[in-house]
Amino acid sequence: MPGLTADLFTDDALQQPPGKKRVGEQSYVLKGYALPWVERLLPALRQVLAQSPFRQMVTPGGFTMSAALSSCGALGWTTDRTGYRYTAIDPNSQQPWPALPETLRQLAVMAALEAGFDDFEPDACLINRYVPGAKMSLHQDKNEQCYTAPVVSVSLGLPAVFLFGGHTRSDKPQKISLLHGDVVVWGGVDRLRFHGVLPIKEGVHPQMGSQRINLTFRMAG
Ligand code: MD3
Ligand code: FE
Repeated sequence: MPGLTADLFTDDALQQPPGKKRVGEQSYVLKGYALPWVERLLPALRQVLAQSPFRQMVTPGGFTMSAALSSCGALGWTTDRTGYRYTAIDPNSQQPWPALPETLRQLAVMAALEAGFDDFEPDACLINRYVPGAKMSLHQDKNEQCYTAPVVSVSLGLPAVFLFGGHTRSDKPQKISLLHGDVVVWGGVDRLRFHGVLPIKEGVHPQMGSQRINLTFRMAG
């Protein structure tokens, strides 16, 4: 009975079994990899956000991003009318960004190892918050000093469809479904590929509520 089968494999059931899926030459989705870490990760995240709360930033083109951002670690990413950059100081608090919590750092380093990158020492963790309807348009991440280091991303809360494009904007992107607890490691030759996130669908996640939070760990300096 097709209806019954479909019902059994909706939502979180789709993220089983845990495993490593290659999505690019040097990129891997680690399904459910962060699930055992979530309980330690959320309190750390709460502390970070108390110090540097989410804010909606304006791009150099004058558009307000639909995702709200914060950062922790030695460097944080910001944008305003004058451009995109990493800074040591949170422009809102005028204080250094919150330190990178050890739990978050360990998760990122272990995930990178799992994907074959053994010298990953993140100095920046971007925190993106999406409410339903929020998205991220196709872009390249080009503000980091070192493009050989991977980016590690951790998805929490509502599901997302990640768009993984090519090296030019017009390359047709592949769609990758990312669920609560999924970790993706994007490395080497895939670092400069265009990518984005489709608008998040309405929904409520049992642990995270009506939002998606994505952490991206980088070697930015
Ligand atoms: C692939 N964030 O913060 S994370 C970003 O889900 C960003 O919030 C998205 O794109 C999000 O810049 C996607 C995954 C990601 C991050 C950086 C990449 C994938 C990447 C850099 C190169 C290739
Ligand atoms: Fe990006």
